[in-house]
Amino acid sequence: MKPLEPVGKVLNMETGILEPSERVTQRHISGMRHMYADTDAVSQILEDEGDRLIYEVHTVDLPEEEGLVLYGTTIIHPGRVGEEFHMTKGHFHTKRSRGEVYLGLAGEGYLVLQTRNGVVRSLPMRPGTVGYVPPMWAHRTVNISDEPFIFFAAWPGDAGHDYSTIEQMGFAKLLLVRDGKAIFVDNPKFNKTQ
Ligand code: S6P
Ligand code: ZN
Repeated sequence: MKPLEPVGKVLNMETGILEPSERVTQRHISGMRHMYADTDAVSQILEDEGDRLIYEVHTVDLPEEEGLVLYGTTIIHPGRVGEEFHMTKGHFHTKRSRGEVYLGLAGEGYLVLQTRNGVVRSLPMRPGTVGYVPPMWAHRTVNISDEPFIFFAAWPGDAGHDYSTIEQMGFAKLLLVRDGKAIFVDNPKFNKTQ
């Protein structure tokens, strides 16, 4: 491993922007078409307003190597797709033995976790909440508020990101709005056999 220089950055706790900024990834609805339960609602949004920005991730530009700690912020913009709240794609770490820590900065949401067998747990996240992602759990975040839900995360450099397992199996629970409240319901499209 090449020796690295210590680096300090400034995190704007209200916007989630890291300065100096490094990698920024934007996730639009077209890239999450099949992740939302209501695919008709996705098509309608694409037709009415174009490719809606769902969330963005600001991360440090460091090699994905064992021994390093990577970190970044995620900003999930408020909104819904049908009855479902805006959310991240969600992933397992490719190395399943790698965990992660989340820190809520602004807005309100849930950290939803799931095992390979479809056991789901959820942690409400607010500014100051520290959410722990143990090894082996897939994780997704959901914005249940009307403002951006922003959090900081730090994870091992060699964790890697496996999106395809979650793309194929989905999460067993969906977070929907009903009568103005956020509720968890069973996902009819959940596919445990992956
Ligand atoms: C990385 C960490 C977060 C997510 C980010 C976006 O291990 O869990 O930085 O990458 O919240 O979610 P996703 O599922 O699109 O990577
Ligand atoms: Zn992760």
